[in-house]
Formats: sequence, structure tokens, C-alpha cells
Amino acid sequence: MEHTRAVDLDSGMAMVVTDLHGDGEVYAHLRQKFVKLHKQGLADYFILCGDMIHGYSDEEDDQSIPILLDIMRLQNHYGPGTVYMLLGNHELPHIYSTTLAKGDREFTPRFERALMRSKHQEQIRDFLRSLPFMVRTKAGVLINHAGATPSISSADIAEHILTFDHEALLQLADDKIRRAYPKEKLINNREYMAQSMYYLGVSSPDDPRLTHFLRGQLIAQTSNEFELLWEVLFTRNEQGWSLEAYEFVLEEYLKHISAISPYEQRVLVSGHIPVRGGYALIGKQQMRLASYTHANPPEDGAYLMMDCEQPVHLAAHLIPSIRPTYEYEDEEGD
Ligand SMILES: [Mn+2]
Repeated sequence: MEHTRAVDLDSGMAMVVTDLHGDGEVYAHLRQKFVKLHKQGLADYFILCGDMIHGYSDEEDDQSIPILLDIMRLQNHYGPGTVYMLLGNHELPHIYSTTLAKGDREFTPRFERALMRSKHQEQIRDFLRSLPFMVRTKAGVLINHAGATPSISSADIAEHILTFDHEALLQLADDKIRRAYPKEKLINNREYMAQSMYYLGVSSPDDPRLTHFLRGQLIAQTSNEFELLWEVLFTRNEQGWSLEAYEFVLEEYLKHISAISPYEQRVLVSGHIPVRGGYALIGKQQMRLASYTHANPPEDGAYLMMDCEQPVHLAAHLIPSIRPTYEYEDEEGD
């Protein structure tokens, strides 16, 4: 079966960027850098590792929608095979209409409101549903959003993830709703209507998205498939284990992915978790990259400029490929 959720690269230079969380300025800076490097023949691929959306600051400053629209525009401009965005746990709620919060910061309502205002709702939702989960390289470097998880415990489960079908899962829930939840029942449930309005910007009982909040709740609470997907996109890596235990988890994860991949995958590059500086080595086989939001301080953020072909055996071999997001000396004053 074709791995619709994997991208395979066997040569060329990839510029790898992680977690920008709606920061339009940093996105524009890195995007310009890629355009320039591509023009000079120094970069072939622009890989954005997910969590491009959901600003941590004020709603007015949140550039999530313009960032997504620009990524879509760039993909159009270059044609297939140059610009890739991977799915992150912050994009996932907008495929399934689920809620996502950090402390008392609610991400879902803000993004859904902006999405409604954007007039590109369908386009953006289709784009998010289409996103791959991983990049596999001939170099043996696997790139994903969050890191390794023990929930990919066999080659069969790896295969399942790499052919993941959002539509089927949504359809299943829609069928259940049609059988068990008449529309009137939802409309007359004031709490349900209020939640739909608040989280998803549902405007009236006639809104075609009336059932989506229920659908999201059903899927999030009852679907094993969704639980698997969530673990893939939200793993806490070694923070949920000891480093030794996580290295074992990572080794198994790479083994199961490799079993169904064109090349053995030996080193993992991912974002998702804050680091001091712009990157960190997690044991011998993983590099955690933070291009801005998750770098500490953010100004020390970094991206990766890696050869997709030359074999890499240890995460430390990627250190010379690290580049600072902001090089203070030779900026052109943007
Ligand atoms: Mn994340």
C-alpha cells in the first residue's frame, strides 16, 4: 500500500524548521531564507515539522492563518516535491473539531474564529487533512513532529499510521451521529449549542458544522485510532520515561518504521519539546530541533540544513548541519 503519510527523499539538501506557533515574523524570515537558498541552488526542500499554528501571545498577533496560506502558496509556486509541512498536534484539532488547551489558554476557539474570517476555510481544512506525518531520507534520518512513541509497536502499526485515513474515521462518527443523535436533540441542547458556538464558531442551528463538536468529542473519547494518532503526535519522549527507557523506545520505533521503508532509518529529528539553545541530542539517535518558539532563549533558535543522501549513523553527526535562525552579522536588515 502506498504510504500517503510519508515523504521519501533520496538526494538533495533539506532545510528543516520546527514549531513556529503562529509567529509570522519568524516564519517570513525563514521562508525568505529558503527562497534565497533555493535560488542559489543550496536548498532543495523546505520541511516544516508541524505546530506552525496557535500563537502563545495576543490574538491580534497570531499569524497562524497567513502562515498556512503562505505555505500553500509556496507549494503551488514550486509545484510538488519542494515544500512539505508535517502534521503536528496543534494542527490535529482542526481536522477533528476537538479542543486543545494549555493551562487556561484555549487554542481551538481562536483558530476556528480566524479560520471562519479567512474565507479559505475549506481550502485550509483540506490542506490540514492532506498533511504527511514523516519524512524518510536515504541518509537514514527520519523527520517527524513529536519524536518516538511505544504505541508504534510493530511494522503493521507503522504501516497503519503511514496510510492513516482521517476521512474514514470522520465518516464512522458521522454515521453514528446520524443513527443516534437527531438534529433537534442537538439544537434543543443549550449547552451543546453554546459549546459549538464557542469552540467552533458555529453560527446557527442551520450551520452545516452543527454536528462537528459532537463528532470531535465522540472520536476523541471512543476511538482507538484517534488515541494512536494522538500518541504519535503528542509523545513526551524521554520526559515520560527515563532516558535509557526512551532510547529503547526510540530504537524499536526506528526498527518498525525501517521494516516498511525504502531505507533503514537510524536517526530521528523532531521538534515539539522545548530545548536550551536551538537543539539538543536525546541519547545517541535523536536530535531535538527548536527553530524559535521552543528554543530557550528563542533568539538561539536553529534550523537544519541536511543532505538527504549521505548516510548518517548518529544524531551528533548532524551538529555541523545546524544553522542559526538569526545570524546577526550578515543580515540584510529585515
Ligand atoms: Mn507539538
